[in-house]
Amino acid sequence: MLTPAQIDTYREKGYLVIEDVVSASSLARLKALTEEFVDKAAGVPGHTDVYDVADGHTPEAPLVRRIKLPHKAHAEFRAFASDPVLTDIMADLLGHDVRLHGGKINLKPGTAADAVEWHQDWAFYPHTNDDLLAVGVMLDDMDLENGPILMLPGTHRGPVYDHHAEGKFSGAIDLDSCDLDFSKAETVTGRAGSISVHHVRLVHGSSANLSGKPRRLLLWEYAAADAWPLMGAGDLDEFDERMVRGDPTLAPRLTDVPVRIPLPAALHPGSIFENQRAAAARFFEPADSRSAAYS
Ligand SMILES: O=C(O)CCC(=O)C(=O)O
Repeated sequence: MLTPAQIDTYREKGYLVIEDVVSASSLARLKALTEEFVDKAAGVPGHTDVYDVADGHTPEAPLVRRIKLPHKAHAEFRAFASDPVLTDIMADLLGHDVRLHGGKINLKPGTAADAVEWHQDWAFYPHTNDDLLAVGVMLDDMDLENGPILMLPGTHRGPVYDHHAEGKFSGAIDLDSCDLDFSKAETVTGRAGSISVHHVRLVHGSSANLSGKPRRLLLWEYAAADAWPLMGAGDLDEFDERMVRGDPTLAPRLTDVPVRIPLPAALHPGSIFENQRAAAARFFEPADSRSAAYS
């Protein structure tokens, strides 16, 4: 449960960091499961429905950049998404009824192309209202060296920025047309087991992790049950099975929110890392030779 001061901080800045939320035993299990998935990437030739792989990945020397949709990949991940240790906090910010929108584990295996360019999650999945947020569960300590998330406070109350390049969705804010002052970004750090919570419209990004230390971040995206995806809810049973708290509804709440539709679809589909390969310019400069294809 959050204090009134924490709720005020979230409303004011658009994000929050809460230390030591996940118990040592849950954390150990989440890390072990993650490692099992990484081990199973040996022999995988390239991107799949489960893995996004980094530049330089080979079946013999796997470089997993992301485990996609962990809640679909393993029942224990799905159970953790509904753990009250997280959903009670969600209830304080989103209301009684909460649905899991999606999830991923970003592993940043140590290539320059692991940077995540500035973006708003809202540009990827606009809804009928913006009561959505993402929770970042730190599976490792996140510090200044290993590619921590950077948040631009207050931007959750601003416009939705142009995330297109050459007429297609690119998943990265167009640096030329935006008026953002990135020097105001704040760095999120914390011990493993801590969480970050950021509003769906907040501008955020992160540089590559070239530190040699792991930086595995499990991200769950949660929505108020009455926030319906403008790009379609898909199969209703599957949609409702993602409820993590309270009850589903067939009555979307419509509010006055700025929206841009993420179409035409990205030139490079599959993950934000792939989408952003088409970005017109990069803020987080590639810094090693393997990044040549991305510069
Ligand atoms: O892993 C990170 O540092 C940022 C992740 C993120 O913003 C995303 O995957 O949408």
